[in-house]
Amino acid sequence: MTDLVLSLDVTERASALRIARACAEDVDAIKVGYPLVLGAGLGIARDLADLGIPLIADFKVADIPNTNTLICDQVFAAGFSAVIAQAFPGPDSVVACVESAHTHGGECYVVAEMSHPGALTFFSEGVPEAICRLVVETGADGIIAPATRPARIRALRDLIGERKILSPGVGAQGGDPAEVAPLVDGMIVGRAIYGAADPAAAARVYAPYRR
Ligand code: O7M
Repeated sequence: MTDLVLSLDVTERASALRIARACAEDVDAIKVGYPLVLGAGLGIARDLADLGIPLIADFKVADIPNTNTLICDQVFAAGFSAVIAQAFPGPDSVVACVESAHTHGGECYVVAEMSHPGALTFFSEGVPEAICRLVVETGADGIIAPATRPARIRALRDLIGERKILSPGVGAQGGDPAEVAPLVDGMIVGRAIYGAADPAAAARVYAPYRR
């Protein structure tokens, strides 16, 4: 039904490689963000990419267009196959990420609504819907939408057509995989897998939901 994206939010290279190798058969992609890159260096991306698992760069890129281009070009040169951007800097900034991604044969996802309770302070009152319209206008490949609020995933799905939805919040944040998996293209799971005593076994818990 959906891809399983491991959010590899550990901070040490050895742990990251151990967990990634253990889970390689049981996940469809790995999301790497600031915790791991700041802890282990950007070279971790090449090490992980060499395992043959697609890598998603979760840097929530949010700057002026020129800086976004510089960031995304580095992301793809480092071995990532997708990048995640924020929408609030505006369409030209998102277009910069999309163009860099597509130039490198990669994808760009845009955060439409976040999964934690405080997200509703600003991701409310039509903002996620406006972001979905921006995603369509800019040619981005999909959105990030919250597994903690499946009704919101359904509402946003109607606005983005064939574009993909990657959804964090399953596991540690309380999202239910049985409910979320049929609604999305990728479930993002972090602590419930990398924090387990046996990460591979924890990843296999999600096997019934994978396509
Ligand atoms: O399963 P967890 O809660 O341990 O990890 C979830 C991961 O998804 C973690 O890396 C978060 O930073 C990220 N995330 C959210 O949890 N909520 C969001 O709304 C958005 C993200 C995310 O990945 O944004 C791109």
